Amino acid sequence: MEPIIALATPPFVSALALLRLSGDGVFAILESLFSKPIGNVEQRRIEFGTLRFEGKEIDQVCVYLYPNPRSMTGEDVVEITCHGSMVIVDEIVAAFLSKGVRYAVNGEFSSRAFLNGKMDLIEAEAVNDMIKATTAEAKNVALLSLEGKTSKVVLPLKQELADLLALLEVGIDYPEYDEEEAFTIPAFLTKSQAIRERLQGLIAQGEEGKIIRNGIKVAIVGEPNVGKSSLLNALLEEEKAIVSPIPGTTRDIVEGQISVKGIPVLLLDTAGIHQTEDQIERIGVDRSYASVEQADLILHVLDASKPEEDPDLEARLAGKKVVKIFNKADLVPSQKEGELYISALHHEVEAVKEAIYQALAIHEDSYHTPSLSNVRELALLRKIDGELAKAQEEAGAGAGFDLLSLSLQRAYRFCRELLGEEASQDLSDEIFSRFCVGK
Ligand SMILES: Nc1nc2c(ncn2[C@@H]2O[C@H](COP(=O)(O)OP(=O)(O)OP(=O)(O)O)[C@@H](O)[C@H]2O)c(=O)[nH]1
Ligand SMILES: [Mg+2]
Repeated sequence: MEPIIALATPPFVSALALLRLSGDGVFAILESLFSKPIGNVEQRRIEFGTLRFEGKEIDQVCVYLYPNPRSMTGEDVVEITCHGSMVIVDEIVAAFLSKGVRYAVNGEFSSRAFLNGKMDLIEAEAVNDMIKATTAEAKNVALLSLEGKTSKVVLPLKQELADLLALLEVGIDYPEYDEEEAFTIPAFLTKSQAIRERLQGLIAQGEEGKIIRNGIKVAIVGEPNVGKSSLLNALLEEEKAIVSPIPGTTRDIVEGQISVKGIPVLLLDTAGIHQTEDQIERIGVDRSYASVEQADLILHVLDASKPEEDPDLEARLAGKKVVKIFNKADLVPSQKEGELYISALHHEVEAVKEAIYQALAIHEDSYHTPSLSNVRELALLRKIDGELAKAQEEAGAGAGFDLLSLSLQRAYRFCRELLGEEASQDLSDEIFSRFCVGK
C-alpha cells in the first residue's frame, strides 16, 4: 500500500522522538535521504546515520528496518529515532512527504496490521485501550487482550455455535436420519442454554472489565451541611471544594479523581438537596439531581448527629446503587449496628473506599481474566445471546429446524464479527478512527 508516516511519540519536547513509516518502497525512500546505503533488507536491522534533505543535514538518527511480513503492519516498516525536538520532527516529516509519502490518518498503522492479518479486531482495539489506560490495572486488562488471550475466549464460543448449527442443518437435510441419533428440540434447548450460560458469563466479566478499564462515576449527595464537600476533600487528600458551616456552600458540581484498588473513580461533589427559594441554589440542586441520574454509584451522606430522611431524595435514589454514609461520627456517642460511620473532618474515610469497592462487586479474578469489555464487544455478545434467546422461544413454539437455523446463522455471524473476521470496511474504519495517528 502507499507509504505513510506518523509521529508515534507525543508531539512535545523530549529526549527522543519516534517516527514510523509503513508501505511500499519505504526502504528506497529512506535510502534517498540517509547517509548510508540501505540496499536489500532481508532481515530486521538497525542502522545509525544522518538524515539529509536538499543538501542540508537534519539530524543524526537510528533507523530500524523491518522487512515485510515480519513487521507491525505486515508491510515494509521503518522506524526512525531522532532527537526529540519538534523542529527536527517537522523537517523529517517534510522530507518524506516531498518523496511521495503521505501523513497517516488515525489508526492507519493498526488498520493495516488488521488487514494484513497481523492481529484480529479484539487485539487491535486492545492497543488503543492500553495506550489510554490510566491505571496499572486497566493497562493489565488491555494487555491480556493484546496478547490474544481475549480472542481465545471467543474461539470456543464460535466452535459451539458452529457445532449447534451443524446439528440443525443435519436435522433439516436428513430428517429421516437414524432415530436414535436424531437431533431433537429438547436437545437443542439444552445445548443452546449451555452456550447462553457461557455468553452471560462473558457479558458479566466484560462489564467488570469495563469498570476496571474505564472506571465509574460516583456522586456524593445529601442535604446541605452534612459534610459532602468535606468527604470529597478527605478522599482526594486535597482541599478542592470549599467547606463552611453555612448550609448551601456548594452550588456547582466539584469533581475529583481517585483510584480505588486500581479502579478510576470520578467523584462528583454536589449542592445540598433541599427546598429553596434562592434561584442560584435551585439550579445547583437541579444539577445534583442530574448527577444522581448520571452516576454509577451514589454516596448518600447523612449527618449522624441529626439523621433526617428526605423522602423526596429517597424516591430519586430508588433503583440506584447507593451507599449510605453517616458522617460526623465524632459528634455522636453511639452508632447504629450495620451502618457506615465516618468522620470527614478527621479524615477517617478509608471505610468509604472499601464500601465503594464492595458496592461494585468486582471479582478479584477480573483483574487477571481476559474479557470482552468495550462497547462494541459487549453489544455483539448481547446480540448473540439475543439470537439464541429468540431461537429458544421459537423452538418452544414448535418452529422447525430451518427457522432455528436462521437465528443460529445470525448468531454465528455476530461471533465472526466480534473477531473481525467479517468486519466490513466501514466497521474497521469506525474502530480505527478512534486511535491516534502513529498507531
Ligand atoms: N464534627 C464534624 N464536623 C464536620 C464533619 N464533616 C464536616 N463537618 C463540618 O460540617 C460543615 C459543613 O461541611 P461541608 O463539607 O461544607 O458540608 P456540605 O455537605 O458540602 O454542605 P453544602 O455544600 O452546603 O451542601 C463544616 O463546618 C464542616 O467542617 C465531621 O466529620 N465532623
Ligand atoms: Mg459542599
